[in-house]
Amino acid sequence: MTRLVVVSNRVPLPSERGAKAGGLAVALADALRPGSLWFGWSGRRTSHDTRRTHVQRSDGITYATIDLTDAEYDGFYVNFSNGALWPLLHFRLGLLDFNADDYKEYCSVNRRYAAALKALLQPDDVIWVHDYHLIPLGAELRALGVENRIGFFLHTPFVPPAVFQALPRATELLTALCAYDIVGFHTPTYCKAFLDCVTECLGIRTGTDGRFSFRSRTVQAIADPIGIDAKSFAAKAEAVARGKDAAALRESLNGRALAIGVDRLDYSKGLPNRFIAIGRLLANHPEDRRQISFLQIAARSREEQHAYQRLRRELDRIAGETNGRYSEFDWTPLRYMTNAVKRDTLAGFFRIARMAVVTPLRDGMNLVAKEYVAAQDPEDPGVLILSRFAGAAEEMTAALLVNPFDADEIAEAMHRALTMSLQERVERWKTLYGVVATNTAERFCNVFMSYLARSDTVAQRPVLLRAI
Ligand code: ADQ
Repeated sequence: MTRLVVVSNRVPLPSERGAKAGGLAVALADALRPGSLWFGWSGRRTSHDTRRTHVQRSDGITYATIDLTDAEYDGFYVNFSNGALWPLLHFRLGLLDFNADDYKEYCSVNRRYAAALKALLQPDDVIWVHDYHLIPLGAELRALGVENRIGFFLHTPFVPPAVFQALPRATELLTALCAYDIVGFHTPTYCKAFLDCVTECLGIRTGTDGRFSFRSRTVQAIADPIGIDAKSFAAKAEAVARGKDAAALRESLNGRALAIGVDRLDYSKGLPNRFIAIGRLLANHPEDRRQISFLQIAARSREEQHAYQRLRRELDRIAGETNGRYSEFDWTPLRYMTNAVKRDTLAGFFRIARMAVVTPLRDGMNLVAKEYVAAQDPEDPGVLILSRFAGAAEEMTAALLVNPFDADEIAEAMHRALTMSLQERVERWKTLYGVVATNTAERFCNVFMSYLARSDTVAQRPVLLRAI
């Protein structure tokens, strides 16, 4: 029987799992059957190169990890992956910070991953590589003679050729992507952008089915939206909403409507505009003051980077100004916290919230939007306000879709959510829940695995999406 080998930059080791169960571990739960192998970085940094692979087993799954040296961590992870690729793939060319030495380190770490992984591979393994840190991994494995089926899934957006070509070495990276058998994206738009890059930068004709030939290999590009386990998230939300934390939150609202935002503290998530929008709502609709409390939970992330430090200062400033201007002695419009909250607790908070404001400037998918919908009470659901530039917007068209760059539009959507009739809320929610309960995490895995299993398979296609 074929064995699934998952490769991701950070491996969610069972020994470290606790409050923060990794998003990827949740999404892949259905694909990771006993016998599978998960390979990647341990999360540990060392001052010198140990070249050791650590192996541990839990519930029949083998976790194999390597450590990174401080220099590798800086060049590969902080500087090139998060300082160049992340802004590029989120259309933020002004933040792109390219340095040739960092790129060299990025390639060399991918080569190291490939060598360590090759030692663990069996002939029938199928390999599923995740995310932008590991774009060259497939090509490095091929260079070592690995002929197993290898798929790659990108969790961020993909950009059109005019943006992609701004990255020095863009063509090398694109060529590396063509070493995979399957290249997966969240949406047909990203999939098309990739195929356009292949045509424009590499001069290769691609088929309408997302297939093309490159150096005697057939590459299949697919759109396969990631999802959640909607039923279990809904059940969790219902139970947790009856618990202690949810009761404390509800009591603190004093009958006011809760608007919620939950994100990593990242410049792609559009937080400054969202905070400005809260001020605009209160300015443009004085009748809404005291009717609403906004809770923003923004877990700190990538704090070693200047762009993230600047973002934090900016948010502190806008939150301070908004609260200074509109708070009354017994009401604060904006509550803003940067500590992470457990996924279970969040589920209960989502259920209490009258609206979720999910307004990233760009986002690969955005699972918070799906979790919010799954968590709602079907008899009295809240309203999802969603950025047009989140991948989720391609499926979740029954949300109130907004341009996240337009604070007034977000403010109007919040006013509309606050005053929306129960009937309209229920109608919109039913449609949204239909999408979330269909395009689940299980389906995401099944679709990818069916493409990965055989090159000529007519695989199970994702539904409710435009054909590419
Ligand atoms: P992220 O950018 O991390 O993921 P997202 O999909 O919104 O974004 O969140 C992933 C998970 O983290 C969700 O389960 C969410 O509940 C949780 N989370 C987010 N903020 C949190 C907070 N403040 N506290 C606690 N938990 C929080 C990347 C891409 C996304 C893509 C995912 C999956 O950037 O576009 O949807 O991968 O592919």
